[in-house]
Amino acid sequence: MQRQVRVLGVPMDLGADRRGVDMGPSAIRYGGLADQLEGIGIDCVDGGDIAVPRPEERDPDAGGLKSGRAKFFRETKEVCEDVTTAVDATLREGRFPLVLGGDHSIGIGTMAGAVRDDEELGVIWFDAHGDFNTPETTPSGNIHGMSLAAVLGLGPFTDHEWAHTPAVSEENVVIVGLRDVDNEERRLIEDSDITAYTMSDIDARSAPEIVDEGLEIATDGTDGIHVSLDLDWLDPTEAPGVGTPVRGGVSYREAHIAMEYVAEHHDQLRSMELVEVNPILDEHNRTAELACELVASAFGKRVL
Ligand code: Z70
Ligand code: MN
Ligand code: MN
Ligand code: MN
Repeated sequence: MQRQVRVLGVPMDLGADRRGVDMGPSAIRYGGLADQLEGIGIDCVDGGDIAVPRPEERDPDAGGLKSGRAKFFRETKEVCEDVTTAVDATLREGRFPLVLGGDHSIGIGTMAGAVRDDEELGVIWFDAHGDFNTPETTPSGNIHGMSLAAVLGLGPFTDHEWAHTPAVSEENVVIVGLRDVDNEERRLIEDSDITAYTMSDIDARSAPEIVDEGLEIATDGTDGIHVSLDLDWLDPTEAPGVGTPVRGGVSYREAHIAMEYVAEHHDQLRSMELVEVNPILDEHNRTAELACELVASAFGKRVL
């Protein structure tokens, strides 16, 4: 990983029902992101925010998909294409793209921008949710619950080049921390070749062991990895300010050690995103501050 980072904000909430995650980029910046990074010797520039249309001014069902439901499909496509362009340009400049959401639909754009020609990209997705629905299985129509499936080209997304990223293979995709999965989504995960670790796996084996194994899978035969950190991965007692809090997540210490393990793979780190921070539900911005701390751990902050 380069020691030069560009921060890209994506105040996106078209992919989720609850308003508030559009304020995530501001909350994370206010939470001390630049100070955390500069504190560990990283040169940090801020690329500002990518424009996102307001949902009140758009029709969620304006169309674009042949079957199923994906609300704000057109607008999500436009925003994700801009994210892709910005992430790609950041990498071309020799900087590391750190993307701040926004809801998790932006992962489609980040990953498309993170891939390079003739290269394979591994993915490690820290999340309470699978984000593995398709427009045909989704119970909500919310694209943030479909972004990982979209990148793999599942369901009606196959026909949409902007969503499907062939450089990401199921064999190198790992979800860590699952505890809220829909019935049909579960079947899609089971039928796929991704590796999915539930919270029960973490309870039975330990977070360090699971994360270590997950990173081996994501880096096995790939040219780089994308780290996607949905803050609802953590327990709501530590991270109350998220779009969809779910009890039973990882602890403060488990999250830090996971990010320290990510840092051990710094040579393979290609891109990272922090998503689903919702300052409206937060307590004095502690979730955003925690997100900043976790980034510092992922980028090599050490105690001794
Ligand atoms: C549900 C759906 C989801 C995040 C909620 C929820 C998905 N499976 N993802 N919060 N980050 O609507 O598809
Ligand atoms: Mn998610
Ligand atoms: Mn989630
Ligand atoms: Mn594919």
